[in-house]
Amino acid sequence: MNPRTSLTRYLIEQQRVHGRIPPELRLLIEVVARACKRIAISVNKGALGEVLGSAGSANVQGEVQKKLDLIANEVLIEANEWGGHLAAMASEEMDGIYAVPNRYPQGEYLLLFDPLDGSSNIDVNVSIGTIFSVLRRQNDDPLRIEPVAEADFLQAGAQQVAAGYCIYGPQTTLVLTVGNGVAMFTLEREQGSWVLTQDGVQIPEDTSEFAINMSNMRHWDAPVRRYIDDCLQGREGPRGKDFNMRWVASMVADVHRILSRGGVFLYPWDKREPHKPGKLRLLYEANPMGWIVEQAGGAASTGQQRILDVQPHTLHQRVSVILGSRNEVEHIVRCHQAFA
Ligand code: AHM
Ligand code: MG
Repeated sequence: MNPRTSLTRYLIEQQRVHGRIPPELRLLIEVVARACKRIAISVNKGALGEVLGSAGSANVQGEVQKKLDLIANEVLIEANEWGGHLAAMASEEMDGIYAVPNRYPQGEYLLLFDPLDGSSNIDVNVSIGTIFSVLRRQNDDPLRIEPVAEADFLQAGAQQVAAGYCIYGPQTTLVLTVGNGVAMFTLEREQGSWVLTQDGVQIPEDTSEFAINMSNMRHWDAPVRRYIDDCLQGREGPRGKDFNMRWVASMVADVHRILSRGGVFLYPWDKREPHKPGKLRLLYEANPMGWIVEQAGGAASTGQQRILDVQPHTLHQRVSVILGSRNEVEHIVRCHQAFA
């Protein structure tokens, strides 16, 4: 007997034994995982598949879109629109929501994604990924059949029913939570199957490793500057220990390292764009990653509040992100309180 657990078996056990997920949600997650396999194939082909470089367009945030950003977006939409489990999708790469076309049955779930996170790393062969989040459309009145709208997506991260990411690195790994801890599945390329390689992932509570884009230091607010200053002073400074720094510039890769060995990741508000609360997107990046990190025993905060409690007002809303090892995140939150 093969002792290995496939993604399908893991999900069926979550459904049957733990009663965590209804069959439609299981199907949805399997379809997303299948789409990630297709994206992985394109990522692996690189120059041979003519998938590198810019697409010559910009997204709603004014960021240049890479060919792979658009390919990954298409793959996720095509894979998910016909299954009958979704009402609509929203993506970092699309201006508005994508309602499931009328020719297909409508489901009750909403799928949100950053199809290709870490776009700046695509062309330099560094790890990138797909991040996704699943919400349930809130509809207490079964007789209400209003068309799905952007407002349906504006739910706090605490409402998520599934979240995950797929990292395309030396290995292709799917990391998933349905609210019962965090599981990791490695893609076995020969058979094209996801194999459970770690369950009950736990982030160490303490760390001496931080991840932040240091080139933005002069733009940060006082609490973040103070925190990093203290870390840089090493064992002679107020923290009394030496810190290491890592920055991949793909959130999936930085979070994956933190899930594997601890650490803290910061993308704080900065003065360059004073009216935006940060660079990263609440619905496609901060919420799914925040929930995964919490489910692995870590913490995720804006500096002022728990990320999962932020009430979104717009689809592409941005947020300041501090996540990782619990005690270190709590220390950074205290740095913010000291300056409040
Ligand atoms: P993207 O979704 O367009 O790739 O942008 C998000 C990425 C994150 O993965 C990463 O943490 C950050 O942007 C990197 O930003 P910087 O260019 O400041 O290093
Ligand atoms: Mg991103």
